[in-house]
Amino acid sequence: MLTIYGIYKSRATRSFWLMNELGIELGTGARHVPVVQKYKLADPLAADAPLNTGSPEFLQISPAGTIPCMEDDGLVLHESLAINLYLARKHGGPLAPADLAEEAQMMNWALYAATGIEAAALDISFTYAEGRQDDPVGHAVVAAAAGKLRRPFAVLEAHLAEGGFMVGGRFTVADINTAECVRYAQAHAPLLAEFPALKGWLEACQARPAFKAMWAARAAE
Ligand SMILES: N[C@@H](CCC(=O)N[C@@H](CS)C(=O)NCC(=O)O)C(=O)O
Repeated sequence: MLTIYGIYKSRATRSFWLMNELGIELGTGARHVPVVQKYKLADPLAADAPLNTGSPEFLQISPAGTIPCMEDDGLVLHESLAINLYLARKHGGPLAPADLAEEAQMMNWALYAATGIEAAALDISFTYAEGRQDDPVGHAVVAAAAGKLRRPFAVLEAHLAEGGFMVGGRFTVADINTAECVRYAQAHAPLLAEFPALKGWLEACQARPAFKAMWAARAAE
């Protein structure tokens, strides 16, 4: 049976969103093993610590020590975007690639989001989450991150203005993977306002019932 290790307040959101889209229910269609980030715990190795990214039992499953992690019939994956590409392809249907060319495009956009967007977008997310966006240091961090994101966001803007979706003219796993990386920059509204097609697409992705269900579960966690 498919097992997902992780919690909602992590990059596991992207896998939980996809699973909602695919109708894979935790408990019946998949096993959910909560694993928390070790940095959230005072003593990750304490006898009474919850299973976490530093727990020896978890590191045996995933030496990378990060969440989400997936195990499916002995196959272990520890990269969230790869987990999503695998689950979509395994399940099939409109979210999955229809052919080799679409699969290549989905990998292309996943790598682009992971290497060209996620880190700078996370700088924005963390700065806003800590309420530091208006202090001089936080302001500089956000400005630098926004500077790094303008080029990839312009690429996405042109791409989405043309086709409406990331791949194949329909909502696919590529939209989930990209939207979840762009989301980290969403707190900085002035940046997104510069890219209306990107902003509209992100909001449309997040209006989907499967995203909303994931987001509600995350808030309740
Ligand atoms: N590139 C990895 C990054 C995974 C990652 O860094 N996850 C964070 C939570 S969002 C984590 O597990 N951190 C654990 C730790 O730092 O101990 C992916 O996309 O899955």
